[in-house]
Amino acid sequence: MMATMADFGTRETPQWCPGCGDFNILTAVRAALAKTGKETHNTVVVSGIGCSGKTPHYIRTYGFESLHGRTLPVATGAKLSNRKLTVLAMGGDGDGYGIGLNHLMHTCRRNMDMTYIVHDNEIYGLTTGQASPTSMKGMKTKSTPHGLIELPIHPLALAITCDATFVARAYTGNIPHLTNIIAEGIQHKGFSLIDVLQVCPSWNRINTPDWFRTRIYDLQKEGHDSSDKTKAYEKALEDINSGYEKVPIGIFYKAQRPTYDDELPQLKDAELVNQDITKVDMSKTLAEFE
Ligand SMILES: Cc1ncc(C[n+]2csc(CCOP(=O)(O)OP(=O)(O)O)c2C)c(N)n1
Ligand SMILES: [Mg+2]
Repeated sequence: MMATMADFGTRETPQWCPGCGDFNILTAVRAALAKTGKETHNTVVVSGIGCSGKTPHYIRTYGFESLHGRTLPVATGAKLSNRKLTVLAMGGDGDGYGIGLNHLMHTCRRNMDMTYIVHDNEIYGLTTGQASPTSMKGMKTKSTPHGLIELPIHPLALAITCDATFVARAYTGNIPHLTNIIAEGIQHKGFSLIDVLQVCPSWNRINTPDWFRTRIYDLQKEGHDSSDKTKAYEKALEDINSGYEKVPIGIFYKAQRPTYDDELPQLKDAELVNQDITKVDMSKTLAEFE
């Protein structure tokens, strides 16, 4: 019998602030796992540290709350150990675009077959409101009391230049759209980056539901061709700080190429977890250290 959305729930009560976008991401992930016919025991959800990092506690699959910024390396390890698993990586904008940014670039170019969902609330939530790499220029936060001087990064443009094969953005205020995008990311063979614009009612008083409501538009409704890499890159650079008034959501770019685990010779015959390591001759290697 196929697992339902309720099967992906746990008895834990989420410890997020009332109105936090994390609730909607959690709902959408559970719905997308059910929709794509995933099984609880063949799925693993890995997170970093942050409010978003608590998500694996609330999804009934295997889970791992790792270290700040190390979501993708841990998820990569899980996938390489058992490539039959469906692997979801989840974490904040600080986690993935700040301290862990280099991992994002390398995971894109490797085309690891997994789905990375970034809870992009444009702030450090858990540590109570410092500027993140996606905070808007001029934003006053605990760490930028006179207003943020730097421009934000363009994570989707970065992923496209690093040859990611599925690059998308969604918004926590539209759960059906968010669910569909996550489901498409899960079904995509290769690395999927899904940047989820998320409200943070406690620490981001700029990017509120009203702020998003007037600015968001759906690329797919505009007839965007997600196989056009140049167009996707142009769209990924559209943001308020670059003089645009609207914020695009939807699938920016989609392509097919072999995944890292497809090409890794060590995984050709069997998953690492199913290989008999007692037959591996380590004597020559160990002799080097004698
Ligand atoms: C190595 C390390 N540096 C700093 C911290 C402190 N820290 C915990 S969460 C966090 C930022 C969280 O922001 P984000 O990743 O955007 O997640 P959110 O809480 O907004 O979901 C920081 C700096 C840490 N736990 N580990
Ligand atoms: Mg954040």
